[in-house]
Amino acid sequence: MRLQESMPGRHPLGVAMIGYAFMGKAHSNAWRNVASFFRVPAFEQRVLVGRDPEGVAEAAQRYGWAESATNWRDVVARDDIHVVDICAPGFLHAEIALAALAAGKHVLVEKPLANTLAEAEALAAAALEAQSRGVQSMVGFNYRRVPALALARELISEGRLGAVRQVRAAYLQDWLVDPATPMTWRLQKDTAGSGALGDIASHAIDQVLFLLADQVTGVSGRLRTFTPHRPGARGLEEVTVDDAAWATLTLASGAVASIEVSRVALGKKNSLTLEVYGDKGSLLFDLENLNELHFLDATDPAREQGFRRILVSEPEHPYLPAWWPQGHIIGWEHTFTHEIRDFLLAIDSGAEPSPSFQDGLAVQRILAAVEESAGAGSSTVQLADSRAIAVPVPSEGA
Ligand code: SOE
Repeated sequence: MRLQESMPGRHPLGVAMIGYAFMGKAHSNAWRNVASFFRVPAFEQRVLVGRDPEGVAEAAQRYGWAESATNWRDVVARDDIHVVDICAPGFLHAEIALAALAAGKHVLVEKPLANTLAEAEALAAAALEAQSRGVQSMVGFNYRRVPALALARELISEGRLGAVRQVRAAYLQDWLVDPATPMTWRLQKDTAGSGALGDIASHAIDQVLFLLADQVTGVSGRLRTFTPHRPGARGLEEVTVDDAAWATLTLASGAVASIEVSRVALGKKNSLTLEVYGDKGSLLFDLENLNELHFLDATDPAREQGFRRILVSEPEHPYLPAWWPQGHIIGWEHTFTHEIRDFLLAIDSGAEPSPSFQDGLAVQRILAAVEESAGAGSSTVQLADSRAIAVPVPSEGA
């Protein structure tokens, strides 16, 4: 018996998903599995939406959706749809999410929240208004649902690291290292918003905010496009986004975080590494070994101190009781199951899902500040509550 039936008296939530590429596949896998491992309110995978009729029909059958459609507006308007999961390219996030929220549908949207700060501000405002109508929304920063990172946040919030001083976050991939890799929507500013910055620095930045429960007050950044043209339908086409990005973030607590992301770091496949250094302890994490967290407790006797490897697979660890016995590790895809479980439980309880659209806006403000700083000679951009203010630094020897 699937666990979702163990929550009687609820009409099944009708779910629609927009998009069926990489994220649509990962989310579909999570929708198909979540009720087999977690107690969740009843739901049904009702419709998968995509532009190509044959492609989306085949994907719907393969991924467990009852039907397929090509017009997201019609689907969002349906009375039997209560949840809209947006896995479409970034340029579609705002339009679809705003329409779905207005129609009273709960919305899960992939990260980053939007392609621009203006879109993100509109989405955060719409989400706040929708919540007053009992309509929930969440951004898909799935790495918050890696058990090892959820454990890291617990240790930090319990004070086990003491005062955090420095964070180093790097997210390195190499799927674009070959200049012959063809043009895609991810390489155009008007469809992706930015390159590695919005795609993967958004994850690294969200992790800094998640782990430290802190706020960023200042940003300096740099962007680089190493391959300015790539083969496309019309011959060599201009790449209008970054291949790599760097940022230094100052936080309200006084901590400083360095962020480095690249999609051309030859040899690194999907390596999100996080290092957190406090005055009582430190943590190390690498997504390519996502079941492990390395923890140094400086309160141990000096002769015994060192990073110890925690295999995050015990029933005491977040999410793990639902899966396997100790040592039977989980994978990258399980983070989406955790994400959808938490989203469904938030819908059921009326609690605000996390990360909220407001959290997504906080990340978007930092992304925009990195772009602003990069355009101003990497000068530090101060982040106020609502707007970023460029504060030029005196150039050397000027
Ligand atoms: C591509 O960089 C990508 O698919 C990102 O878009 C995802 O958010 C990340 O989890 C894996 O890499």
